[in-house]
Amino acid sequence: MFEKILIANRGEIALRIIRTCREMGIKTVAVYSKADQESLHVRFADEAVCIGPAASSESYLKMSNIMAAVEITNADAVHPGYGFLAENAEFAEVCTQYGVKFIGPSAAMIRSMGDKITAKETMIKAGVPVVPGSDGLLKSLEHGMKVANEIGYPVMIKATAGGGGKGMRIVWNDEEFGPAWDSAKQEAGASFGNDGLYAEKFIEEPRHIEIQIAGDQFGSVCHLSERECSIQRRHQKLVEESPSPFLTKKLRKEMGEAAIKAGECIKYEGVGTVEFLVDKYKKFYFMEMNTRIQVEHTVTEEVIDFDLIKEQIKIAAGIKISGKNYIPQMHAIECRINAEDPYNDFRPCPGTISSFHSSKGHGVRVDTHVYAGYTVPPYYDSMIAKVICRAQTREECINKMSRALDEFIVEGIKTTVPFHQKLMQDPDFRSGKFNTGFMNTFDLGEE
Ligand code: MV4
Repeated sequence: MFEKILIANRGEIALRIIRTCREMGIKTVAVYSKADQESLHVRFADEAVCIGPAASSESYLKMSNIMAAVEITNADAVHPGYGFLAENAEFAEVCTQYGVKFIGPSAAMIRSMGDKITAKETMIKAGVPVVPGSDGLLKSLEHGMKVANEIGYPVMIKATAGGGGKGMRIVWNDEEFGPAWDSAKQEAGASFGNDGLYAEKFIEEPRHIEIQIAGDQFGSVCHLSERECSIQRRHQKLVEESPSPFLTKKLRKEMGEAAIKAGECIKYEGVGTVEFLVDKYKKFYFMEMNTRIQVEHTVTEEVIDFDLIKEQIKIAAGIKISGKNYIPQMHAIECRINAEDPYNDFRPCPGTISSFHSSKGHGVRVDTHVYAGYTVPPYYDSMIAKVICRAQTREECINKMSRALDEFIVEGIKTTVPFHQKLMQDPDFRSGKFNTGFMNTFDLGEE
């Protein structure tokens, strides 16, 4: 087992990782930017190293500074958390070169899933259903239009280096194809330094449902059930839950088996997530694979009573997984609390928290790095807390969340709490009738 893990991250996930390390008897090293000197991850870690100024490009994203911190503290493993360098193949490579274990899959694995065309081809080989579309890269506008007519409109143009909706366009007919092609190519090139595009049939009103998997160094892969992530805004998830109110027993089994096939085929090492689009006819299609721990891993932890960070560390240390698949035993919902004004287009609202009271009580978990007096810096992600509730049924869970949100008090900055409170009372949300388009029509009303 590792003796000392350096956590190359900040915020709630850094704290979350420190907690598990302490429980496992592993020493921890925090790294922090000048803007994070007062952060709890710095206080709770055994050691802390400043790695640069506030800008993440000069601190949390700066590999040379992080590796210097690894050297001076003599850490034997690095946990990347989510975001920052978590899916940076070069960082995984650099860790290996330094003889320190990157807690996650190999650089080659990260790279192959980071390129969406390669990922899709890999899934086809594994026998996982994918959205019908172009056979690899589109070579030209003319080629793209020919393929679009073969697939049949509407089609979606996507960037092979994509993610987060960048370089993605819906096209309804031949007239729209040219302009969409040009702007997608331009955006992809500017965002990723790779302007490769491909095309797929556009799936209307899909749900985003993902399967958590875990694979060990001996080729064994299991799934840890699904998460429903359809409540999103501009490709940012707002609420996640497990189980999905949309899945039948049969579909859960099929999607779980598909996710395992995906993991087995690539000999996946670590915890990961296979994302699917599920259409209104309950047909599912591979979308992307995330090769990291995700923000919403907590809902899975709650429904199957399992520590996913501990599992990550054990897998990285070469310990075998049980190999057993898990089916949710309860219902869990997570609300992401962001320092944003939901009445003002979710505009970021950094600043000092003057008073803070966390929700408590049976079945309530709050993962956060903030406290009264803490200043939310403007440089990073605006998430300040995750409120996770768990109960026997979905209805009880929503009622518990409603109660927990009423108790969650943050003063001094605006947060997304009022949005979540309204959502918990929404008839369509309560009845489970929603898809990824939900936020396009959701009306928060007056402040
Ligand atoms: C799609 C799609 C419909 N059809 N692909 C959005 C982000 C990127 N990872 C993939 N995305 C989508 N791909 C086809 N063929 C709709 C989306 C999509 C979406 C997916 C999941 C969650 C929210 C979304 C919001 C808008 C579009």
